Amino acid sequence: PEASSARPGPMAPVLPPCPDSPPPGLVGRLLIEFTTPMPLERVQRENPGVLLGGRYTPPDCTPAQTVAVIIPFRHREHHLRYWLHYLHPILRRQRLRYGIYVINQHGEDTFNRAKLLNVGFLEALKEDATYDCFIFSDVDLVPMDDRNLYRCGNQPRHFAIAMDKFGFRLPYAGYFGGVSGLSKAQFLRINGFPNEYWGWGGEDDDIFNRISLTGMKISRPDISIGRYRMIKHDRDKHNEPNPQRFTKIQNTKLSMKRDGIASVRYRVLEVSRQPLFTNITVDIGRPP
Ligand code: UD2
Ligand code: MN
Repeated sequence: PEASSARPGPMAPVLPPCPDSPPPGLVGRLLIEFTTPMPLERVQRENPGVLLGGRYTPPDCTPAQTVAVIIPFRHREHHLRYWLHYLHPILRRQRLRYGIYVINQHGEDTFNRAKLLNVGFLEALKEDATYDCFIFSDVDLVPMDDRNLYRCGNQPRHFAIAMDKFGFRLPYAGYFGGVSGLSKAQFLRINGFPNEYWGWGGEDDDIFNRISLTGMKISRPDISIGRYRMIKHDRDKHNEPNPQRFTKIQNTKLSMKRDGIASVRYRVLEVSRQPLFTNITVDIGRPP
């Protein structure tokens, strides 16, 4: 008994902390295009280090954060393949410990991006309680520079600031769409995202309001680094512009108290761990 109690367990290597900023091995500006066909088998072959469910941990260092990437989704398989093809190698070079969660809205009722993101926050934490940073990304947005680090800081972060479709400029000062990141504490501080924006638009402005109203400030990368390509697409069916969005974003101060992560109701229909991502199909109901 003495001997066994004194013996340490199987030797786990003690890894040094991952380099803080910026990790060596980044390449900078990237060539991004969406014309080469992108079968999922190819993307899997190119990313052997990614574990089931789209999990990855650097083999040679210990990252400071664990990042859950949350993607709102329905009927965009073609976009998802490009996203996975480009993002897995980028996130790996950024020395992140991460997991990819595709939150798939079940059925054909009106799409609700922000509610899906709330679901992603809760479901990712059920998978791994150590997630402390949440990156919310459209499925059709690919960064053009790997120095745009998908991490959280001491303020909420907006990543997609210079998109091709907006002429590589911020469309307006309060713009917070596309790709954003909040720590667990920051997300809870704003009561998460609104659940009541059905259809296209407004939900990103509501999130911006929540952040401002709680006294936080948006942090952004340099304009030359926060560049993105969006895969060209038409407006989806059942995601028509929400006519209520203009009045709703006037009322964030009141609505954020009752509507958010504390009040979200949904039903998980399936969790499926794919080689490059975890798919969570969810019934989020329909507009009242
Ligand atoms: C803009 C914002 C987006 C959001 C949206 C308004 C940019 C680049 N992005 O996107 O963040 O604020 O306006 O709601 O400006 N989706 C599906 N299936 C659908 C519908 C939507 O998967 O049927 C997901 C998908 O991840 C998509 C995202 O929702 O990228 C946003 O929808 P969009 O791409 O149609 O809207 P877009 O490009 O105007
Ligand atoms: Mn889009």
